[in-house]
Amino acid sequence: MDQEKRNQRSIDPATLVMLEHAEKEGLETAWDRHDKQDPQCGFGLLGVCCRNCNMGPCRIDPFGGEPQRGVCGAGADTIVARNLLRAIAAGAAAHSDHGRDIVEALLHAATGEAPDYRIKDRDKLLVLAAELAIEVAGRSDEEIAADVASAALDEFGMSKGTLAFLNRAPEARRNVWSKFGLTPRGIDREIVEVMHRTHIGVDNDYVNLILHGLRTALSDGWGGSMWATELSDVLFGTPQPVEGVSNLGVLKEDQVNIIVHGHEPTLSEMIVEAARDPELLELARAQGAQGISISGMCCTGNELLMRHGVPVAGNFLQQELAIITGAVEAMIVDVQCIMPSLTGLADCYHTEIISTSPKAKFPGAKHVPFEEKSALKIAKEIVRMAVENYPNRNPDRVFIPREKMEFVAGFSVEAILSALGGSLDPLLEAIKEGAIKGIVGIVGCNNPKITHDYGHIALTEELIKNDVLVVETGCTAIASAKRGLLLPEAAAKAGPGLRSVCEALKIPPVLHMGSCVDISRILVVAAAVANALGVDISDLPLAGAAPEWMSEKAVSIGTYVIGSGIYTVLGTVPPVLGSENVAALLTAGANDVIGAAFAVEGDPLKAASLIMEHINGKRSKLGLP
Ligand code: SF4
Ligand code: MSK
Repeated sequence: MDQEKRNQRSIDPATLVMLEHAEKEGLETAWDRHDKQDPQCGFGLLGVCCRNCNMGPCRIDPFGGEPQRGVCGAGADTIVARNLLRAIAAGAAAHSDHGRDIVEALLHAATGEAPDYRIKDRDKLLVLAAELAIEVAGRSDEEIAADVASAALDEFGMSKGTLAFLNRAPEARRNVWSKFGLTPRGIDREIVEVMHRTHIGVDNDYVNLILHGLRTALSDGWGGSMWATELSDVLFGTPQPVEGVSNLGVLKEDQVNIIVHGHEPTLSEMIVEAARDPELLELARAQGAQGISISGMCCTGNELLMRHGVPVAGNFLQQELAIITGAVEAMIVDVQCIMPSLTGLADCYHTEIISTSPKAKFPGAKHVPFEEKSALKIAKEIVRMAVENYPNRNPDRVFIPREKMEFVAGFSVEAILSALGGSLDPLLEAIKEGAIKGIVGIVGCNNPKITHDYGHIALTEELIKNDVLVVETGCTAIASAKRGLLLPEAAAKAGPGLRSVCEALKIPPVLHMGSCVDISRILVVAAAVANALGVDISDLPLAGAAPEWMSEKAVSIGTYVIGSGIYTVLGTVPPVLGSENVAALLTAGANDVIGAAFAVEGDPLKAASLIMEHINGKRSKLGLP
């Protein structure tokens, strides 16, 4: 492949170096497989393929010819809406099941069944207890934590009432939810109801379907994801600004390299602790290594970098490239965003792929089941496997790109408040005066349909240039880390207003707020700003964007973000264009119901213009300059 074509695959220098190396080694990556899928199925792209029953699969002719109905009589509107709902349900389930695992980890820590975990943030535990009206006087942290965890568990299958964190939203927003029947009931219940409604012959009204999709997604954002974030903070500590290093150059030529990849912090926290074990460090030296180096990938990486400044080796599309460095002794995976291709690539090297979750096994991987009750023991066992694998590394095949970049991360809501001096007032003032024009959350994945990291970086840079404070999570935040945008010095790239605020507060113009479930932190900030100004979230100069999204989780995220009243621009097209009605509802009609809608724009600079237009419109409605 010539360099010009390769340059269309990524803007990240380390990735480009590794893609060339992969090619020389004759190894296939997601980009190659994406090329081989060309042309992708047109029915699938438009969302007009249905296989919800065995009279099908059915498809609708998108050009108005025959067939226009599935065997059961379902038309394009029903089929597209049902498919979208199933994607929302899968995404909400992934976040919320992750959330449930964290809740259970806290419960087991509190009851002594997971003795390696301790409550790290007592203050946050007490804040949550107060929010849930749980008695704290005269009780131990463990007793309080057990009650908080039980209350959280009840929210998954609750039989009456609504989710506790909905009360964080402004009253005006809760009224919108209530008026249109969008107030989520139990988290599991909404997901189950999607599966019921999308079964053949149940809900065939696309508007009714989409409304339930919004309710389901809201149960993720204000339920499952928010619980995951809050209780991870209680258990592992609420992030505070922390320095670290990013990109594949963090891998060490002379150390045992372990990459933790996936989403959950429960095991990876223990891996970090195990890697400090003197006995294992001694074993590493005995094997000829200078030490044990842990780095992260995707959102497990984000969880660790937010709390410990653990280096992050890359984002979603770099996971295969990490193995192709030939320098990774073990890649430890849990759940979500882990490519099935990894084990095949690892077979070409000495790398061990070690799966740990009973929910996610990978043919060809070693499976070491992770159990909280013996968390540290299992973590040490896994680290030992990696260390003992070091002598199998072939130094002649090691190829680590030099590129790496420093970052500052750790901007939880609490950290932002503390940077602001303990109150939101300086931020509100900056927004009112126009030094900060608005706040935009940029989140989501990589997708070979878009030049890797280009969507994230071009949009981020354009917005900060326009005095927009950018908050990020997930693979977007890793892209910005690699680009140097998470450093206070990056304020030099911002417009004069944002630059002055960043310099005064000594913060970067792009704040890393965590992993995908931590988008709930962005909701909390949005709600707090709206409450402080006495308006609805939809009145604020805010926007969301997912320039390179690919996962079903991102579909749920986008849906709960618009459901929360925040205009959202997607960079890759969701499979809804097969129904003009569904597309119109999502991009326009939703404004009349929830005060926000989606836009789709693949060019990040045009997306930035759309966002600026939106922000300026909201500012003038609020009477701001
Ligand atoms: Fe076809 Fe209807 Fe069955 Fe879908 S539910 S596969 S449209 S018959
Ligand atoms: S890891 S969901 S690729 S952001 Fe959260 Fe990245 Fe998307 Fe996975």
